[in-house]
Amino acid sequence: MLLDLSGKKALVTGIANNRSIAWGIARQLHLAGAKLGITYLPDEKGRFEAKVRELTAPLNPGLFLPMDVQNPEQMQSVFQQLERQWGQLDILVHCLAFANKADLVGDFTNTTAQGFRTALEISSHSLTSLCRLAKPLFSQGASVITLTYLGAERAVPNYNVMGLAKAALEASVRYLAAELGPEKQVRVNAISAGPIRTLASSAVGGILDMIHHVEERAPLRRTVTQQEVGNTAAFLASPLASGISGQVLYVDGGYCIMGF
Ligand code: 0WD
Repeated sequence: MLLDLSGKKALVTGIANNRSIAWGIARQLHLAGAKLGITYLPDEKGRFEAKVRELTAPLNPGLFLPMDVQNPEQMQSVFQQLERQWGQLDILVHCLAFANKADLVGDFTNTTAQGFRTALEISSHSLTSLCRLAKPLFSQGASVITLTYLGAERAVPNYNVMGLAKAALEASVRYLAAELGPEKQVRVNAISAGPIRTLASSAVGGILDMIHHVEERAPLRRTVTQQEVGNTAAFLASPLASGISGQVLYVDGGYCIMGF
């Protein structure tokens, strides 16, 4: 098999349901032979846990743990268990984001300092925190993958504060790649996905209009699927991408190249 991840240990964050991009990534990593660790966002009633546990059971995750990236103890505990059970980490998938709904509609000038902090803390700084905790565990040639969107560099209607968070995330990818590359050849990259209907994207005002717009204008005349993003993540996680680091890779049907 050209793309072989057998024996690789991958931590996948951000699976909320069967529409999640992280779910598409987890499935493709599993198909390529990777051993999975799954984290889920815990809620008081345990609904997320039950849903994600049932969904991911067929992939036989070796680790299944709660992790809210706003909870430093929980993050630390994930990596302690990971160290005990696996001893090392080959693939880290950061596939989560959050902004208050009020900050994802209407005028950008209404963005509050609190809304700004929340969006950047959860959606950008969490990647740095995960990399700091994973740093001692990264194997030679390990791969870190995060998810971004074109709203980082263009003013996309309603994306607002999340555009700022993604811009910071893309800059973080470059700084993390520069820090983590020299010692162990760890690579850090982002996938900029076209719009896909998910729980998170439904919070962005006018997501269906965005999808239709892409379907009309992208060179491929369609948006992309979770599986296509998953395939690209599997490639980036593999030695086939051993020369690629610090990049933003567009998986958007070519939309971002169009002038209008
Ligand atoms: O069109 C899209 N769907 C695109 C999404 C286009 C381009 C990029 N992306 C990005 C998103 O910004 C995000 O970074 O892909 C990533 C995954 O998003 P998704 O698959 O669209 O959304 P979803 O299935 O909702 O997964 C995101 C999950 C959360 O779900 P909800 O909807 O409950 O917020 O991120 C997790 C949670 O599971 N999450 C957290 N995890 C840990 N700690 C936290 C947190 N504090 N907050 C949210």
